[in-house]
Amino acid sequence: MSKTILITGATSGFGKAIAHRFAKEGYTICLTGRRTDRLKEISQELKDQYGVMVYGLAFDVRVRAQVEAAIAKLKTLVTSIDILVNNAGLASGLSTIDEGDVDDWELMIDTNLKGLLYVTRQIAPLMREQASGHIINIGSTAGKQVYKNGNVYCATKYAVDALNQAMRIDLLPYGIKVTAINPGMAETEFSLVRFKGDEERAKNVYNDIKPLRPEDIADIAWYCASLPPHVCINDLTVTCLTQASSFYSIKESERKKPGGV
Ligand code: NDP
Ligand code: 8X3
Repeated sequence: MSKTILITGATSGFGKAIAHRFAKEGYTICLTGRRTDRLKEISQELKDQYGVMVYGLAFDVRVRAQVEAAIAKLKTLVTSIDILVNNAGLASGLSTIDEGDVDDWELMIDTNLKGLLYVTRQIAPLMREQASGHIINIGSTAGKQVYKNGNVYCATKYAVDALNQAMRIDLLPYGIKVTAINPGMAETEFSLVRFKGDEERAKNVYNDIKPLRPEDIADIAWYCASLPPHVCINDLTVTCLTQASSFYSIKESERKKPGGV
């Protein structure tokens, strides 16, 4: 029987790429997100390209009742959840703490932190019953080092880092793997969302750099998930070649040529 993966935030970016990567391996795919048109479109794509079973669940991770109802429905459709990817998330705005928009803060805390908790609370007991499973939490370099104006977004990703460690401890007796993947700059819809639809500003973030691609993160998720049963990657940070940390990166044009020039 095929294994099943549940991916939150699979309507674009990392989540969508992870769905493709695991569908290619024959997994049954459970996609989630708020945009129903995209869920339908991607579900069809996956069925057509890989011939796998796909379930699209439209819900907002911030709304606990919606999360509970969606997962209750999912339980009637699949016999197990082998992998949960806690990926749904966003940054909203970029400003100093004294000028931050409190609505942005609440949006990030409710999505990146409370949403992740609501979903995990529904899935962890299933994995506990199965005495197996793998939770992959998508953190960020922003959860390892704080950067200027990143304050609340960074705080939510530090919280993901803490929860990743906590889950690993709490679920240890049940043979459940817990892994954080912490990407640096990657070109998805992330910056467009952060800058509230300002395409010019979003594009500028990736000017003269070669950022991570969603497919890079999907390959890493597949690597983490396909290791032997006794091996668990706890925490993995990945950046593109020209990024060293949250606050130190160079442009492609600044890279030295052979001979150091
Ligand atoms: P995208 O904006 O491309 O994708 C975000 C996904 O999250 C979408 O599928 C969106 O679906 C979903 N989502 C957002 N809010 C909600 C919500 N309230 N309820 C349900 N789903 C929601 O960005 P990325 O792929 O880049 O982001 C994925 C994760 O990766 C995030 O946690 C982000 O913080 C993290 N990350 C991103 C990096 C980057 O540079 N791109 C680097 C490091 C980490 P929909 O809108 O349909 O609900
Ligand atoms: C997304 C990467 O550097 O914009 O988590 O915070 S960054």
